[in-house]
Amino acid sequence: TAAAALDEAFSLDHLLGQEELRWRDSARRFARERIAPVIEQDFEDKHFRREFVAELGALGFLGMHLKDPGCAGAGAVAYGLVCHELEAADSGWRTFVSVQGSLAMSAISKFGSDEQKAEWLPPMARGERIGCFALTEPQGGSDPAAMTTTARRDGDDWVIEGAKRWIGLAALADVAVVWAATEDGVRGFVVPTGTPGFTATAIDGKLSMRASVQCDIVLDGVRLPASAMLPGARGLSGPFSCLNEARYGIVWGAMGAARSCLEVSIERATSREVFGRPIGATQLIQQKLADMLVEYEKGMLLALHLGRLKEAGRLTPTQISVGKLNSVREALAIAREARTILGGDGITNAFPVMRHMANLESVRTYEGTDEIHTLVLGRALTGLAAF
Ligand code: TGC
Repeated sequence: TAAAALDEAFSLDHLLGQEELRWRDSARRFARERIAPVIEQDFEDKHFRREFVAELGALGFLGMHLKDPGCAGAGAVAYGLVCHELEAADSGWRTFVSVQGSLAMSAISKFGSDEQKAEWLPPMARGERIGCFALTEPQGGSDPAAMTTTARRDGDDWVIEGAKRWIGLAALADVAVVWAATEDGVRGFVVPTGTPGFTATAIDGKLSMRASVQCDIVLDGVRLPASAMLPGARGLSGPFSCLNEARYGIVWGAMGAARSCLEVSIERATSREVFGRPIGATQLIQQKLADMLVEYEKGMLLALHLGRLKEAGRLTPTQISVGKLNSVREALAIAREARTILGGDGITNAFPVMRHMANLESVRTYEGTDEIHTLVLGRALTGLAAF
């Protein structure tokens, strides 16, 4: 297949272990056999195919990098490869795995009590329970330090007031990890979504991520027992350390969308004839394909390098910013170039390119915008914060 040819182009397979290849192949199969046949229609219909959640759980993809009971305990590269394959089908399904595993489950795994872990992680890993991660607020997502959602003590209880926006899966979720300002700094709370005062509404009118669900949440006097607070997280470093996990998955995932665009471009270049020969026989098209390949391979090698650093416990947030910024920027550039190779057909849903391009606009903005990651790098280089 074209994907295998691209794996070979830079000998990526030879840099991966057998177990990693097994995870990769399992995700590639799911993406090809289950997501690909329905995704254009689901995107058109704004349909999140809930039945896939249990299937993803059965394959071990949910919270797969966690060591907790019920989780697969896979390595960072294996997890990245799964993100890559799912996003080659659609960013919405990589986003689901990110929100469930890297954000909601990670928060409970890193900061939860033994009781919280036992109650939530095994069913979330099996895909029997859906989680979401509520950090961003309606006034903007880049500066979580300015959050206005509060949690105050009332006797032994906590009472949460506020609002969140752009929260993936919230309207379908069984549990939300909600971040709120307290007298003691920002704390996280495990909130069953059936708790009175919790309302989640899907945001309509999206022209991106249409096969996935992002929501507004209102927290109107949500009363929780003391045991709902995540005991291990105090301050913004809690949610940021979960964002690191999700941003890492995007480094791999966005390159999956890029690969899909490159595959259809090669296919088209070798089958479409103009001026009496395949367009792929022209130098202009070959240059486009070569530039796409170079950025794709660079992106993959960067993802693999960051994955190996993560496995060695040496991956820093600044390095993740390099990866997220590069992968999404280059994936978007590859998608745009692919569209030109496909000509007019490139704007139709006979090809996945415009869908990937539209999805990547969301990926570019969530989990830290391009601008925020640029400024993180500017601060790292100069020691001066520009935000
Ligand atoms: P500052 O407020 O000074 O620092 C607070 C504390 O956080 C620590 N920290 C990090 N820790 C781990 N990993 C990181 N990447 C961290 N970044 C900061 C920091 O060291 C400090 O720790 P402590 O112990 O001293 O309290 O924040 P800062 O000046 O370091 O960071 C500023 C900035 C702009 C980089 C940060 O605010 C930022 O990353 N903003 C972007 C936030 C973002 O990505 N929001 C999008 C969230 S996505 C979402 O909500 C939807 S979830 C996806 C879905 O549902 O679909």
